[in-house]
Formats: sequence, C-alpha cells, structure tokens
Amino acid sequence: MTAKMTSYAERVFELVKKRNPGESEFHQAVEEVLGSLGPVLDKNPKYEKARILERITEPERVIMFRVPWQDDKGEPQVNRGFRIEFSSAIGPYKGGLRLHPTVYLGLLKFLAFEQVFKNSLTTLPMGGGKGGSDFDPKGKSDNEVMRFCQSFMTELCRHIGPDTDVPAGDIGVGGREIGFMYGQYKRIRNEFTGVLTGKALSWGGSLIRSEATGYGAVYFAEEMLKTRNDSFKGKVCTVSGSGNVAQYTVEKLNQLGAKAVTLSDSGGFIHDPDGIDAEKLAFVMELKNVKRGRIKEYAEKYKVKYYEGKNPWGVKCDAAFPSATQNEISGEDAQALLDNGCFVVAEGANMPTTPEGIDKFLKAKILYGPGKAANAGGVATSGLEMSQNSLRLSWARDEVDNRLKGIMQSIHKAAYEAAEEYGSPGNYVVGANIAGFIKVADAMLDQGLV
Ligand code: NDP
Ligand code: 2IT
Repeated sequence: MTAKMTSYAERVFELVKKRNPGESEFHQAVEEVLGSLGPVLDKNPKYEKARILERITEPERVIMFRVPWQDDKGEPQVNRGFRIEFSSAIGPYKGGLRLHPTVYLGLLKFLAFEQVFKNSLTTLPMGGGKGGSDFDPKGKSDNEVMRFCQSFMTELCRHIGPDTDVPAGDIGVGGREIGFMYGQYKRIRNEFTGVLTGKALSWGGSLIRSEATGYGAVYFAEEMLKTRNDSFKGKVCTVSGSGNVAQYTVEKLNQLGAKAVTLSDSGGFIHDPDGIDAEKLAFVMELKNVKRGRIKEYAEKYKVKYYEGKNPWGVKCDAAFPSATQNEISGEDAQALLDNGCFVVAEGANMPTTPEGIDKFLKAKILYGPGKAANAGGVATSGLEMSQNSLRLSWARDEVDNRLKGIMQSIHKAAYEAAEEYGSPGNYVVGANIAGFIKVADAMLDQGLV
C-alpha cells in the first residue's frame, strides 16, 4: 500500500474488517486512509487516546429500507434503499445517491467514508454521507424511474433535511431523478427547502453544479501541472465514462487547449485521435442525457474505432481522467499508462485506481490526484448551492465558477502542503488524507465522546 500503518492504525483496520465482513471496497478505502496517517498519529497521541480511528471508521447511522414500485406492466418490483450518515462532525451529512445494480451496503460505506474526508477538504462545512439503491435505471421508462424515485423518497424524506442530510446525484442520478425526488419530498413535507442539490435552475439549483465535478478535476490537474511549470496546452488526454463527470471534463480540457481522445461506457470505449471537439461533445450530451444511448453510436457517427469490452488505458496520452467507476484502473492498466508516457492522472471518479495501480503511480512520481481531492469540485459546488438556497439568492455563472476554481486551488494547496509537512512531498494521497482527517478529528475532539 501507500505507506506502512502504525500499530494503532493496524489494530483498527483489523477491527474494521472483522466488523464489516465481505465489504471489500470499504476495507480498501479505509486501508488507504489509515495507511496515510502514520506521522499524524505518531505526533498526536491525543487521537488514539480519544479512539478517533475507531469512531471515524464507524458510520454514525445506517438506514436500509424496502423500495416497492410498480413497473409499466403493472407488476410489483422491490429494490433495496440505503442512506449512510457517516459523519456530522463538521456539518450536515452531504453526499450523492447512486442507482446501479452493484449497489450494496459495503459500496456505499466506502463512498460515504471517502466523502467525509473529501468534504472536509472543500473548506465548506459539510459532513459525509452517501446513499442509493440497487435499482438499475437502464432500460426503464421515465414513468418507471419516476415511480421508483417517489417510492425511494417516501421513506428517505423522514431521515433528511436541509440542516440534517442533503443528498445529490452520483452514478445513475442526474437532473431527472433529482427532480422526481424533490417533487416527492416537497409533497410529503410541505416545505420548499434546499434538501437536495443538483436541482434545476428554476427551482433552486446553482449554475455550474452540472459542470462542477469535471471542471474541478481539470482545475485540480492544472494546479498539479503548475508545480512543474507546465499547462494543458497541446496535451493528449484519455477520459473514461461518458456521463456527467466525463462530459464536463472533456469540455474544460477543450477550453484549455488540450485534446481529449477517448470516452467509454460499460460496453467499451471509443478512440477519436482528432479529438472530441465541442460539436462532437454536443452529440455525446444529446446521446447520453436525452436519448440514453450507447457510446458505440459515436464511433458509427464519426467513423472512429470502438473497442468492445475494453477500457481506454492502453491509449497513449499525457494525462488520464478516470471518470466512470471504482477500480477501473488495475495494476496492469497503470503500468500501460506509465509505459505510454502518461504523467498526470486526475480522478473524476471515486477510487477508480486499485491499490496496485496507486502504488505504481506513486513509485513513478507522476502527478497523481486522488479522487477525494480531484473530484471534490462537485460536492463543493453543492455546498455553494446550499449557501445560495439559505440566502434565497442565486449567484452568476462566473461567480460560482470562480469560487469553484478557488476551492480547487485551496484543496491542491492543502494536500500539497500536508504532504510536504508530513514527509511525503509530491504524494497527494498522503496529503489529501492527512489534511482531510485533521479537521474532522479535531472537530470530534472538541465535541466530546459522540
Ligand atoms: P453517470 O451516471 O453520469 O455516468 C457514469 C458513467 O460511467 C457512464 O458512462 C457509465 O456507463 C460508466 N460506468 C458506470 N459504472 C460502470 C461500470 N461498472 N463499468 C464501466 N463503466 C461504468 O455518473 P457520474 O458521471 O456522475 O459519475 C462517474 C463517477 O464520478 C463515479 O465514480 C461517481 O462516484 C464520481 N463522482 C461524481 C460526482 C458528481 O457530481 N456526479 C462527484 C464526484 C465524483 P453505463 O452508462 O454503460 O453504465
Ligand atoms: O461523490 C461525490 O462527491 C458526489 N457524487 C457529489 C456529492 C454531492 O453532494 O454533490
């Protein structure tokens, strides 16, 4: 892994594995964080004395519930819904909702745990949470998605609120789903409040929220490049996924003079050596957000190659933006990227690189920005949406974009400086974990044994 654990961290990690059997993604996320904290724990025995690691790895609350809904044939269907309220040390629980057939308790625990440190890095007062369901939106009609979302929110609404827990989108949850859920929340609670983020502009949403994760990942990568007096001009970039994060990553790369040459979905990837320019990106947005089609159709339309069942990490590039899902870059994929000269990796997705892959990136000393730092622009802009809702105001596009950029610069600085201070210069994994941890741990100490 990234570093050797202290004996205290090791003991807690064993406990986490025992208490959460079979939850491999959660173990993976905890191991990465605990493996980074050695120097902080050595320097500050107060954390062990207060059992901070035992507490920070145990969710404050886990909610699991039945989601019954009726399909278009009139048949009853049942899914499982979840909300993990992991930490409220520095603000209300905040984090997305994922709708994907692979969703189970352990997956959401990993995402909620990551969210705690990510949200801490944003500089904004947000705790960490995550939720979702094993419902598969693929192939469902709008009416089926609406009935599912209404049933999901009928239960969830009793657990959330603008000062308690504020969900948002993630895989499978975009503007359509947030709309259906918001409508149902309002109907049951009879309140028009900022209980969800990622809302449409006419009913409380923020400009730039849709763009924020992708733009933020590119801003973060730009900051990393600046440490080597470099920029995006002329850089060839590979991007995976073709959803919200991938789309706006490509848009920002184009604006900065880089060339994005790949996109993917769960079917395979397309390689367009001429670059996915603004017009082609508009086609992708219509294809994915409106028609809900497959990325293969891009290859047919623009006469480029489609690689069925493959990911884009074998394509030569300067910078890679994994923006699909967890563990999508294996050790071999990481090696292929390095062998092809890739020297920037900025994670738009959450935990897209396996521990073997991370080890390779760190040993090669490339500019590697882990998800909890690089993709924090999405939740940061959700935080800005919450602020605007509280003020009952909406800020102009430039104002939100400038704040987002400023936040990504602050996150980069915090991670960069923490890595230096604690003896791992250039290691953004250690830097992000330490900077995110200290703020939450100190808030926990202040608030007593809770
Ligand atoms: P979307 O649902 O908009 O898009 C997801 C994309 O990833 C789709 O192209 C999808 O393909 C692909 N994908 C999903 N699961 C898999 C899989 N198991 N194997 C291969 N491809 C897959 O989601 P987002 O763009 O919002 O999220 C992408 C990543 O970014 C996730 O890791 C998410 O947690 C993270 N993230 C999102 C934020 C946000 O604000 N939305 C903020 C921070 C992080 P297909 O359609 O075929 O399934
Ligand atoms: O993983 C993430 O940070 C998100 N899906 C966004 C969460 C949010 O509350 O905006």
